[in-house]
Amino acid sequence: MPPVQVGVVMGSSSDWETLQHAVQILQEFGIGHEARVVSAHRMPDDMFAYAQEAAGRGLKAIIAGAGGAAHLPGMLAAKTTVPVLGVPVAGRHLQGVDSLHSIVQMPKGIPVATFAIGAAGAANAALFAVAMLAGEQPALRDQLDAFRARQTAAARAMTLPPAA
Ligand code: RP5
Repeated sequence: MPPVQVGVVMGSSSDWETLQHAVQILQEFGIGHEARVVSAHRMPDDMFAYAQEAAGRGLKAIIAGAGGAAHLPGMLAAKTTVPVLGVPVAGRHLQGVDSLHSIVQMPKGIPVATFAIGAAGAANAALFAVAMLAGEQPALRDQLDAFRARQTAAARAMTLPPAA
C-alpha cells in the first residue's frame, strides 16, 4: 500500500454510500488513502486531532463528507492548512441542500473547496485531489489525461433511441 496522501473522512457510516465514490476514484488512480468516520458533533476531540496531525502524517488533501448541519469540513479546515475538499451528503430531509449551504458558506479566511451534493461531488472531490497531486507527480498527470480521454470517447459513442 503506497503512503497515505489523501484522507477521506465522514460524519457517519451512513455517509459511506456517498463517500465510497471518492474512494473508488483514489483506488483507480492508485493513490494511497484512508477512509474513516470522524464526526464533528459526536467525536469533536478526534476531529481536532485528525486535523492537527494531518500535515505531519503527510496528507496532501482531506476529502470530508457530511450531511445535515455539516460542520465537519469547515471545522477540519479551521484546524489545518491541508486543503479540505467538502462533499455535501443528502440526508433524509432537504435533499442535501442544508449540507451544501453549511459547507459552502465559510467565512473569509478559512476556505473549503465545496463540491456537488452526493456521489458526483464525492467522485469529483477525488478527481480534484488527483489533479492537485498531479502537479508534482507527472505519472498521475498521464493517468488523468487518459481518464479524460476515455470519458470523451464514451461520450462520443453515446447514441440516442428513436423518438417515441
Ligand atoms: C451527520 O449526520 C453525518 O454526516 C450524517 O450525514 C448525518 C446523519 O448521521 P446518522 O444519524 O446517519 O449517523 O453528522
